[in-house]
Amino acid sequence: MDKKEIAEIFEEIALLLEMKGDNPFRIRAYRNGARSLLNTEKDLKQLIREGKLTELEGIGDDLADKIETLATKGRLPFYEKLKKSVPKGVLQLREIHGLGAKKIKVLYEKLKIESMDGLKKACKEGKVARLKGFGGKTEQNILAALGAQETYAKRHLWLAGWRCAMPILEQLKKLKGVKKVEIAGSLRRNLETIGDLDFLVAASSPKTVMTWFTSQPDVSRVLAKGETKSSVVFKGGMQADIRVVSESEFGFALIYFTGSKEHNLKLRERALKKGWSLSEYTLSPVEKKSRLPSLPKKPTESDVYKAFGLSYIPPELRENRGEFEAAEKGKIPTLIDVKDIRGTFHNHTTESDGKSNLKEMVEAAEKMGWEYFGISDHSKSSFQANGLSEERLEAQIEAIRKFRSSKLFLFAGTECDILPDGKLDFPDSLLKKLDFAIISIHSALSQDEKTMTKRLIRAIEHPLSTMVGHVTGRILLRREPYKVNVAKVIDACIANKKIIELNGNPWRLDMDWRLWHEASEKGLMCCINTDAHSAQDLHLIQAGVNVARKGWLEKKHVVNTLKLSQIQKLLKQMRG
Ligand code: DGT
Ligand code: CA
Ligand code: CA
Ligand code: ZN
Repeated sequence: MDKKEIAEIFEEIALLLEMKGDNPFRIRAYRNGARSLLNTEKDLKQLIREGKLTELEGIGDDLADKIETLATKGRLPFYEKLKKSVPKGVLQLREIHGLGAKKIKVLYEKLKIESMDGLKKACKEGKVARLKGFGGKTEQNILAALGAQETYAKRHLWLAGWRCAMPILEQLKKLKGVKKVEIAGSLRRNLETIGDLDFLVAASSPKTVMTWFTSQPDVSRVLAKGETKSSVVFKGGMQADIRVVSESEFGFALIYFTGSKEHNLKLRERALKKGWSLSEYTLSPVEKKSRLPSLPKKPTESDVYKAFGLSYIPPELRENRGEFEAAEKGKIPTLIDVKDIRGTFHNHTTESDGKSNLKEMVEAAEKMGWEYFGISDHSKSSFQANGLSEERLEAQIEAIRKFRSSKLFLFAGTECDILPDGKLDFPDSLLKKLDFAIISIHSALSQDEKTMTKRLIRAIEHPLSTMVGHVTGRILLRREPYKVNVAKVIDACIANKKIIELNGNPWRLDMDWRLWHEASEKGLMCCINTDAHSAQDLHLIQAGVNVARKGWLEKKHVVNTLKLSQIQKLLKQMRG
């Protein structure tokens, strides 16, 4: 077993012990042990070989023994015995947001609930609300969380889709008779989460493609295998569709399978108005007498849009959110490109919860070809992330100022917690010494919307804050945003000339792309960050740029496309 699997078992043990009413210290020890395993970068096998497990924080002899047993034998009798005390489904309830051991225990003991379905039924019958310590509101929250869970289980992060699709795309290109291959669907549209992968191929021999596609080693189930279309499920749970067409159909098919459905419907309506019928493969006259536009033999997507009197619509914009009106007027924006980025600001190091140190981060940033780079470790209230005390931040500022890089300019910053009342986690005297301050919420996430919105706006109005980090706190497919009136936050940022970040971490992609178009037109400044916790993470800038494109953002809307001298000027101005 690896570190992650063992940590997961420790979490389960903690839950089981808690349900049994075991000693709280013992319970916490397992939780700490799990976290410690997840946090260490060291190789587990090596730690065991050298007898150094107990050097990890929070791991004593007893836990070290158990880790060793799990790592070498893959099982632990103590855990297996414990697990038998409750049905398997009960443990799964842990995935429901807001359900801790105490509540799971009550649900199991009083209502015999041992599965998600059982829980849903009990909630719908109002039984959960009547339990002591639950009430109607809790029941509503559980139902909402169950609904979210069902949706989450069906979708994947954009990055997971990308990683699964890329090697397939490369191999498809190499198959005999294959002329063209594209990824289509939501992945091509850079949606933040995707349901399944869609591949489109133009090939002379569809059969070769079908056979190869359905017999990939990673395929766990073939859902359909036809002459020109197939669907498979991969071992990791990802589903993928493929369609083979001829070269003359490819442009039409690519538009169709890229979607979105809403975009397709609009395009079809436009066709009908012109007396044409648009299908997955071609354009045909509705009546014999209607005249078709002239098109090349093998039309590209551009050719098709042009035939409709539209300029090319990039896949990211195909969501029926104004792209037709823009394309009609030739006003499709020149979307930002990853090459436009000259640096990023939200970056962690080993001083807080990052895995790479300052030197490693800077070297990685140099390799990205950037001109500047900001460091923003956590502040003291984020103790779970090893946030910096005032003294440690002072020392870090000095280290950053002393650090020499011939290629990069370094900005000293912080990711400063916004405290529950909207005050910042560091005194002004210290904030003044920094070049920038990202302000983020990491605690008291369950405040009501009014309180949360006021809290954020107070921090935005602070003269020494620069930009808001991950504005809604959402974790895609895992945690809903905290309650906040984002429209008011946007207005406050515009009024106070503050920036909102577009957090490129594939789990966050926060602020949501749906809000950027209008906000940027109103004058909101964007900064695309990676929220890097290691040197490799800097590559996630692409994920952030993808979403920025989806939000219609151009270079001019994004501050970290500015030249060094310009961004220095902007930051100085902002800090008065
Ligand atoms: P997903 O997979 O849920 O993330 O979303 P998509 O957009 O990839 O949807 P998917 O895989 O069901 O279908 C791929 C594309 O095929 C979709 O974006 C548009 C097109 N398409 C599929 N079904 C329909 C349909 O019923 N009507 C229209 N107009 N287009 C469709
Ligand atoms: Ca899809
Ligand atoms: Ca599909
Ligand atoms: Zn961060």
